[in-house]
Amino acid sequence: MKLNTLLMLIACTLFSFSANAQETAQENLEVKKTELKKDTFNVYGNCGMCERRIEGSTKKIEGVDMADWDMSTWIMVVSYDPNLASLDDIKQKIADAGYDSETHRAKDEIYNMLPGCCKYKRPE
Ligand SMILES: [Cu+2]
Repeated sequence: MKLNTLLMLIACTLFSFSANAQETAQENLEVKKTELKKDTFNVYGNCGMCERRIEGSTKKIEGVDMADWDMSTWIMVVSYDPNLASLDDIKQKIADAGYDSETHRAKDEIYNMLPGCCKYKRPE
């Protein structure tokens, strides 16, 4: 009887240990997720080549986790670590690649170098 009780106690202790470890892992995952900031904004463009350039321009920025641009809606979704990158950095890099957003306009000479099919209608 006494041995049974002891075994039970050990089993319980082990179980609560592993439950704790799991909780800690879960918490770490949540912290990691909340560290990333997600933003949505419009980027003007035309086609799949534009998509590669727009998304590609953000991939070089440290701290950018995900960038997805939709050519039919012009909606850009980015998630990034706000300690490493800012929305301003991201929009500036996209403008440097030749693409306008509401707040950051590409330089005319960069826009003019885009292939014909990529010369999207620029916002006023
Ligand atoms: Cu294009």
